[in-house]
Amino acid sequence: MDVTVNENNIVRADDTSQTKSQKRRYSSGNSSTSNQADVIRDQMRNDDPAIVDLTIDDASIIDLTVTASKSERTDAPKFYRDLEGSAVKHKDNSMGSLFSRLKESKPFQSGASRSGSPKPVEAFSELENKASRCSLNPPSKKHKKNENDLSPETNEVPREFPPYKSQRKWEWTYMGKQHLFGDGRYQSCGTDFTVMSYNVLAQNLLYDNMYLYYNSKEKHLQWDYRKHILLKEIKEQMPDILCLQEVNLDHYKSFFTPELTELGYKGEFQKRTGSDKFDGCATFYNTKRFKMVKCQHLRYYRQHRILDRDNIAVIMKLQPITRQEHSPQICIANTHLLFNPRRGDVKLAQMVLLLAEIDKLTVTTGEDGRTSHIPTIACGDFNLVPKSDLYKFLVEGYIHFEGLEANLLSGQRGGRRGRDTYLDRNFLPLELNISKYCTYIKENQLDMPPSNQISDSQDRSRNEMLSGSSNSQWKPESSQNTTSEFGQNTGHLWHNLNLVSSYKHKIERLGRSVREVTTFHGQDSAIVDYIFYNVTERNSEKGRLMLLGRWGLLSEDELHELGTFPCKNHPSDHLPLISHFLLE
Ligand code: KL2
Repeated sequence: MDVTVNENNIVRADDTSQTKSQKRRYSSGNSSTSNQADVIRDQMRNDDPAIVDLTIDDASIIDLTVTASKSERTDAPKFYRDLEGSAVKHKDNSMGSLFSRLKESKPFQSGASRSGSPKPVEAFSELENKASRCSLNPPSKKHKKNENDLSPETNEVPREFPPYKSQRKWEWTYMGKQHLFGDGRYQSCGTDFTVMSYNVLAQNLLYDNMYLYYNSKEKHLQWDYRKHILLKEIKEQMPDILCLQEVNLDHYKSFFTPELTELGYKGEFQKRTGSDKFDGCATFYNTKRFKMVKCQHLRYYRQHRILDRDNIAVIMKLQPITRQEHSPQICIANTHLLFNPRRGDVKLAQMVLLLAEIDKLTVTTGEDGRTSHIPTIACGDFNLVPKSDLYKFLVEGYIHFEGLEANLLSGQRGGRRGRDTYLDRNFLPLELNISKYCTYIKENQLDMPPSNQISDSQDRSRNEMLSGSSNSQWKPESSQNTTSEFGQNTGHLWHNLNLVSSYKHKIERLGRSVREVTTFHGQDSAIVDYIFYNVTERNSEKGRLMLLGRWGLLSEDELHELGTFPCKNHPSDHLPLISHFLLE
C-alpha cells in the first residue's frame, strides 16, 4: 500500500489489489461541532477494515473507502491481524503508517476533534512529546530507597511536571510499616513476597483495536520496542510472582520464557481458546522463593450460550522455599475475563467457574477430618469496575442476580448500549455441577443435609447469610425452586473466599480523594485490574495473608496530563499492579 500526500493536503492510501470495498464520503462543512476523526474511527470500528483508503482535502471533505469487511475476517490476518507480520512490519505497511499519517493531517489533531476548533500542529507535537516522555518507572527493588529518587528517565520529564505526577509510590499498610521498617518488634517468622499483575497488551489486540492508540507514536507501539520496556519494568521490581495477561503465545515462547528463565523464574501459560485467539495468561514465579505444587489450566469455554467465550485462567499452588519443612502453601489465580461490557452474564458465569476451581484446588482436609482452604490471591484483568454488581459479588461474597440486567453488571462504559437482557435464575448450565456456593457439588451432597456438607468456615458464613448478619438482605423462601440445599437455580450465589482488594481504588491528592485507574488509552481510563487476597475475617482484613503494601497507582488526571499509552516509557495501556504480602 502506498500512502502519499500531495500539495492540496490530500492524504491517500491506495491498494488496488483489493476488490471488495465500500466508499463513504464525509463532509465537515462549516459546522464547528463536526468531528471527522471520531466519524472515521466509528466507521472503522463498524467495518473492521483491513485496508482504509482515505482522502482528506482542504475543504475538510473526507472520502473513506473501507476494504475487506467483517465477513472477510478470515482473510484479514494477511494485513494487520498477523502476530509478528504486523502492520508496521508487514510489506503493505497498512495500518501503522496510515495511522501516523492520520495524526499528521490537520483534521486529526488531538483536541481539534473534540473542540471542533483545530489547534496548530505544534500543539499536537507538544502533547505527543509529553506522552512520549511520560515516566512511570518505579523506585528500585525493595522500595526502601528514598521514594523521591527519580529513575534515570525522569531526567527527561520537562520542568512543568512536578515529580509526583510521574512517579508511582509505595503505599505501606500499618503492618507493612511495622514489618518492613519497624524496630523488629513486629517481625514475624512468615514469608513476605510480592505479586505483580500486568496486562501487557497483546500485539495482535493492539492492531485489532488500533483506533484506541492513534495518539501513540508508531515506534512505541512496535513489539520490538515495547518488549524491552516491559522487561525493564519487570526487572526493576523483580516480583516474586508475576501474573501477566494478554501474552501472545509466540512472545511467551520466544521472549518471556527465555528472558525470565535467565532471571530465575519458571512459568505456566494458557492461551485463550479459539483458533482466532493468540494471547493468554502467563504466571511466573521466582524459583529461589517458591516451588510449584500444582497448576490448573482453566478454560471457561463450554458449549452453552453463557460460556461460549474463549477466556481462561491459570491457577497455581505454590509453596515458599523456607527452612521449615511444611511451609504453608498459597494459591495464585491469574485470569483475564471477557471484555464485552454488555455481557455481564458471561462474566458472572466465568467468575463462578473460577471460584469453584479455586475452591477445589485450595481445599485441604486436616488430620481431624475438618476442611479448610489455603490462602488465595486472585488477580488479573477482570474487565469490571469497582462498585459494580460483579465487583460486589467478589468482595461481599453474595449476589442476588435474578432479574439484573446483563449489560449493567460489570459497570464498564459502553454496557448500556443496545437491548437489555435480564438474568434468569437458571442462567448457569446444570451440567457444570456447581452449587449456589460456587463449589463443585459432590455426588453425595445432593441429598444430604447442608450442615454435613459445608466446611466450618463455610458453615459459619452460610449461617450468617441465613440469619441476615452479613451484607445480604436475603432470607430463604420455603417455596424456592431448588434441586437441593446446594442447587444452583435459586437466583442467588455465594462464595466463601472473603476476598479483599489490595488496592483501595482511590488515592489522596492534595488532600482530596480521587479515583485511581489501571488502564488508560486514547479513548478511556478505568479500573479493571485487581489483586484480591483472601482473609478469614473480612471486616478486620485479618488472615494468614497480610497486606504489607501496594505500589500506588496514578489518578485519572495525572495520566491524562501525561498523554496517552503506550508511550516511550510505558509499553502497555494498563499499569502493572504490585502488592507486597506476608504469609503466616
Ligand atoms: O479492556 V482489555 O482490552 O481487558 O485491556 O480486554 C480486551 C480488550 C482484550 C481481549 O479481548 O482485547 C481488547 N474495543 C476495545 N478493546 C477491545 C475490543 C473492543 N471492541 N475487543 C477486545 N478488546
